[in-house]
Amino acid sequence: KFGSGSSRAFDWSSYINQTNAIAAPVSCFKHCLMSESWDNIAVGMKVEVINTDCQLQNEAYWIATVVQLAGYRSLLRYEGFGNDSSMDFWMNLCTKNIHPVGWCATHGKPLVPPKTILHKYTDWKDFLVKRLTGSRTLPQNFYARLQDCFQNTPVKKGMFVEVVDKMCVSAMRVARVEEVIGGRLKLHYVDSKVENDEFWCHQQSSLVHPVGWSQLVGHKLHASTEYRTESLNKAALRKYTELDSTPDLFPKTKNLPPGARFQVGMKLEAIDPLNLSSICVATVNKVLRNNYLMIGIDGSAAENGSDWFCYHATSPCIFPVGFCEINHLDITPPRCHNKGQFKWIDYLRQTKSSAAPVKLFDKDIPRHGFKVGMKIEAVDLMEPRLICVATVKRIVGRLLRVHFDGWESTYDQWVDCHSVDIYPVGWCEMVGYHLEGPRPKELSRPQMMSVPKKRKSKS
Ligand code: MLZ
Repeated sequence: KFGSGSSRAFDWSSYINQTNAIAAPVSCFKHCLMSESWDNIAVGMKVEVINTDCQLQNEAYWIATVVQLAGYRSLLRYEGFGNDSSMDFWMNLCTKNIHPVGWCATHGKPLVPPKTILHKYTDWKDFLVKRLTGSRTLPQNFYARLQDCFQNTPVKKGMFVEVVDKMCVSAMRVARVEEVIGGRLKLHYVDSKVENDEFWCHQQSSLVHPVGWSQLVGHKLHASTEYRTESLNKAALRKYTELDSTPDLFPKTKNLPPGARFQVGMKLEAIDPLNLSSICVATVNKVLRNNYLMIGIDGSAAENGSDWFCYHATSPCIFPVGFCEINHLDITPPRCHNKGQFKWIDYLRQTKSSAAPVKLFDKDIPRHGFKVGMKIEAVDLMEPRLICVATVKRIVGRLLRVHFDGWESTYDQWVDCHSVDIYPVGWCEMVGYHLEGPRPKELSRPQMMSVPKKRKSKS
């Protein structure tokens, strides 16, 4: 399926044309194919593509120039059209139907000028030589290289992993990888009694870990006694079987700033894992091994701790007390407090607690390159099977507020700029995954009837 560019329900071409939107460049997405070398891909670059403007029996090709980029997609203009944009067309640069200049010559394919402009020149060869001199094209092995990277994912189909229990986010469960698409894992909970009990996450997601991880760090794990014993042994002795996912397959966690450590009871601000549109008043409820923390949202509905959530101490999704205020964001206070009237000073006094020291938090703000208004493809983390058309609505330091086009802002999600759950425009098309288009207007609830959304569990 990779690079087939098969027709999908949603078409970015007309959407970009109509909305005049800018897409975030591929280089913003460090976890994505070609991100590092994308700087070599630029407007003005020439490629060889099928000539759809000719009446020959056999397939003919022609040179085209990249006139605009939108993520992995490019707006192309056949050579010879000059400033005439009437026949421009969008194509994904990472599909198998697009070739570097020289490909036709090597493969014995005819280069034929489009019918519309055939009359413009008599010596086409001379024209092409002039136009192509000094121009850039795709790297020779572009598509093959992409395909290789696509297939060689560290985590493979059939492997076992430990992943957050979507029904009870404070615990982990064992799951088997059913499918890997573009680095995203389709996981099936092994102990599941329900059919199609699946969960999706990227292999570099902080929700997924190697066999034995939960017990090594002291995280709650819902698994059979047998698995518990075996996995702990495996992890402790580093003796795994072929189907066990191992620590080296996952990203390393960052180092902590030297000195102080988070302690139980410390207050902070955190993205609510069950409602990613809000940043809440939170508490460190437990400190696990290897600098993992169980964070609870203050005044949340679950009293048994079933909604505590594991964040690494270096997670970009937890913030020091005062973060929202400094950045003019609305903090979500505990239930008994009125929105807008919450004061940390009073709250800390009332709860006789202290704020986690600012120096414990990672303050690094990468030069990520995202800008407000940029279009992306983003995972709906409340229903992670879905990848949807989205827009970067706001940027606060390294945080992005992702808005799903056509959906109410209660569906917005705060994500880190290095999140592995956001992708460039054209990513789904490239990897062969379904992209959810913007919610059609006629399906949107009329404003008057809209119900405010509550904290909902992952489904
Ligand atoms: N059933 C869900 C689908 C939401 C999907 C939104 N994706 C941005 C709902 O209507 O809440």
